Amino acid sequence: MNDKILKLKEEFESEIEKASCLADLDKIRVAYLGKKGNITALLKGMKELSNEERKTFGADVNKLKAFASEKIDEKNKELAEKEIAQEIAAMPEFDITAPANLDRGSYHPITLVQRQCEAIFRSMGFNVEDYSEVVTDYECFESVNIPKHHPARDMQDTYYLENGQLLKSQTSAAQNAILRKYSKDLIENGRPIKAIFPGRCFRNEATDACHENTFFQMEGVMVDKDISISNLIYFMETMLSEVFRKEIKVRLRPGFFPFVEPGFELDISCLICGGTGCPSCKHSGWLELCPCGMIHPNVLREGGIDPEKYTGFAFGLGLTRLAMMKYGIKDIRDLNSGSLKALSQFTDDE
Ligand code: FA5
Repeated sequence: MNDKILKLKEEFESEIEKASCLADLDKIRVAYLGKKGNITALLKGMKELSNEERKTFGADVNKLKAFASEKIDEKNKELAEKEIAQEIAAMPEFDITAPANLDRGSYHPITLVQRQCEAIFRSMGFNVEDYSEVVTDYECFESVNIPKHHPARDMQDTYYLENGQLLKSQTSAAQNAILRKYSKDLIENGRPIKAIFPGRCFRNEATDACHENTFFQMEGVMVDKDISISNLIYFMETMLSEVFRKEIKVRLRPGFFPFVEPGFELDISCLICGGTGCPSCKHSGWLELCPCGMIHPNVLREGGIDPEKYTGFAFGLGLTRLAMMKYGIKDIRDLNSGSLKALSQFTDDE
């Protein structure tokens, strides 16, 4: 090996030996292997050598380079382990007698309301289902009777992903999967389909006191022989009176959703202003809370269920708005604010 290379190797070994922390080691790496480092400089000086000399010199420099990289990696591992051990040794001992940290987090108001609704529906024999937030166009729209280019899509300004999937704009995106999951049991064993599926929804909304771009809904379906609108109204009334623990004024008006026929809008009298009108209810005194209706035959068919034999209802409860009404939260934007001061004041009062 050329004298110059040997000398550099010895210098490198001595410096590596002395390195006592990762920061020192990094300086050595830059000094030897960096763009302007000593080893790199050797390669740059090769142009002054003859062809024959250049061959062996180049090979030797490359050997030194590989040797230096390997040594640095070894030393890096050794120093990292040493530093972790030092950090652990410096940690205060865990004191099991120390008082608990009382500054704990709390459940989000939407989680509280969601759990409460789940408990109510479970007590009425409903299964609680979970579903993904990224779904296909088929799940969110086509399977629920909203074909491509249907104007109903304009009501939900949807976030599409580059791969063609989308962020679920409505919990109805899970309807088809749920109907398919339980249809066999319905048809073969006569067990009614009763399921709720809460979830986060996303829409490119202009936000205001009652609209967010990220909000929660809770969808519910029930399918059996002879299910009617009366069943739907009964379940809705039971759920709302349980959640609010008082009688709530509701109104049902016709509403259009391609996946139900007939379809309704279920509004509740605004509990923020008592029905006199405020920004939370867009000054109408009513808050659109739970669109619902009888499941469209096309949706049942797509879910593997014969609409001639079975009927069912579906609803899409606005969980975020329900939380606002229950806890008297005037502006929906507070719920996604991440402000612990605002959010930690709610507790599960049940
Ligand atoms: C739907 O999303 C239908 N999938 C609901 C449905 C299900 C109808 C089953 C019939 C049968 P709509 O877009 O109206 O419908 O939303 C339902 C509820 O979600 C609204 O009543 C409201 O409470 C809530 N919601 C909708 N958009 C927002 C928003 N931007 N911010 C907060 N809550 C919202």
